[in-house]
Amino acid sequence: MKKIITFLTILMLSCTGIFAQEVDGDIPDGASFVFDGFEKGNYWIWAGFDWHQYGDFCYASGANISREWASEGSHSLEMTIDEMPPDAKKAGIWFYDGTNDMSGSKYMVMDFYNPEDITYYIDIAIQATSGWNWCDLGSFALPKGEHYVVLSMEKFTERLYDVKRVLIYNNTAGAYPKDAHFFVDNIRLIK
Ligand SMILES: [Ca+2]
Repeated sequence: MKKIITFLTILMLSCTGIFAQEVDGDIPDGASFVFDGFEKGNYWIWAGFDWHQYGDFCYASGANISREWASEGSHSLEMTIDEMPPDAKKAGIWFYDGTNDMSGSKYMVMDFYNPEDITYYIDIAIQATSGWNWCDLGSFALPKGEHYVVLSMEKFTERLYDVKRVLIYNNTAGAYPKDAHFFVDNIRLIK
């Protein structure tokens, strides 16, 4: 439980920052490895009803493998969002838990598809080592359409041998269309 509370405290602090990261920038040279292309099963879950006790930000409603869109292979991860009240401040969290050695990775690159007529504001983080240390990889605006984002991991080099969680946080307030959703695919590491 302490782990979750610490995580949420850091998460809320991290979301007061500006969305400085640009999408669709240059992809750095280097060997590229697919971390998750969603072709071999679904290892992602969403922060559900049991997270509401920690605050008003858990409107994620599903993490589904989808064939509706893909940038790699034929499947992606569809992240769905419940209808939100007009005064809701935050939208949802989706995450992958597993022990992974990402040593030597310099960048994480993710492809996104936003089919909605709204701009999502996304934060990507990993948690690493037995202390579940928070590593904020970056925040960015995701407009409608297909985009990708390049996230530097170099600030966290010493922690990458033991990554426990990869997290996508949609920090978008305001009105949503009912059953809003967006997609991610081809999460890859560049060494
Ligand atoms: Ca795929």
